[in-house]
Amino acid sequence: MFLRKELPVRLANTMREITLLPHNLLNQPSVQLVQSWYSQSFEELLDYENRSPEDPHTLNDFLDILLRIRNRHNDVVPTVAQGVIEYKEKFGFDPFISSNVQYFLDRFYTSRISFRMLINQHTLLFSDDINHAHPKHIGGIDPNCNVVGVVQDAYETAKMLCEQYYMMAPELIIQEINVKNSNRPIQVVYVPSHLFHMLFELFKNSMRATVELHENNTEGLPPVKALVTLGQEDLSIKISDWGGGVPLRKIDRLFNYMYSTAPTPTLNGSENAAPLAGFGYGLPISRLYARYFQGDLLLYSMEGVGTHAIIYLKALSSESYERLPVYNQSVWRHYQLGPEADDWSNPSRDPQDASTFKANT
Ligand code: P4A
Repeated sequence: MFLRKELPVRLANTMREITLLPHNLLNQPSVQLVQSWYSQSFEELLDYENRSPEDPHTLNDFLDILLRIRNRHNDVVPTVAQGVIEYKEKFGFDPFISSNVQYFLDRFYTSRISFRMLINQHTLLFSDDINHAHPKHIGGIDPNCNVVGVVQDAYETAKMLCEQYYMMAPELIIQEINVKNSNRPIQVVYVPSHLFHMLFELFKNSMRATVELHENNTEGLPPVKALVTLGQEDLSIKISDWGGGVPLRKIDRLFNYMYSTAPTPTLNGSENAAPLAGFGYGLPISRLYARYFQGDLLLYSMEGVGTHAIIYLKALSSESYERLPVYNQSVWRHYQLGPEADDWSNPSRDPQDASTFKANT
């Protein structure tokens, strides 16, 4: 009863917002394809508005429809990325478009994360077979998610990939500090697959940076460190490496959809793009996963030396509510305004440009 109303509302909000995208982007075939998936799914869900909940078939049919919708939307991320590539090939990189794309995709992917979260909960809770591997999970939620366990899993998976491509991988050193209860392992009510997604991404990045900087060192590779801490409010996970870091000026690019979408991605101009750490949407989407339950993901890099990546989660499940985009007037204004009007001095620009300052209202 909740989903048959909530799911079409979330789809409709997204569909309205897609139409606010710049036309040159909206008209790319891949974007049109994604739009058609949303229309199709919206129509299929609307059928349930008037179906009788008493009819014994209704719930089963609904389950089937949800599975079909989930499959239809499996490839949204690479297809949208393809749309951005199509746009860039025709029109090049444009800061106004990039700012709109950044704003849009953060909201679009947050909505998609939430949509899939709801579908997963329904299909896991209403299908007959219980999860034998994790009998204590509630749908996709682990009420006692062991954070260090997920850190180890994500590290091992990234390590396998890393060894496949580089024939070596840095070791992992884990430290755990539970400020609330010093002799208990750190646990949290969380979706383990979300946590895995974020940590896997960070480990791939750290391993790639570490191996590429140190692969010819005779002393071997410096280890990657994970520090897991639990305070009153925050559960924090820091992944640190000695991979040489990224200058501050380039950190934003790691989170920029348009910048990091390229058929042959490069960060420093070198052409040997590593297959590890798919230079794609890994970091921006990982940050959305963190923010979705009121956390965050931040990078602190010290150029020439290494990077600290920190995932912040809410320690208390009562504070881990969904962070969702809303659709209103200020959203529309966002798409009209584009990048924030520059209200700081810029030495490369004529001082008269100050007169072109636009009030941001
Ligand atoms: N130094 N530090 C990082 C990277 C480099 C880094 C890097 C060259 C850049 C792009 C990339 C992967 C690694 C790191 C940890 C991070 C993020 C970046 O979490 O050591 O591909 C996306």
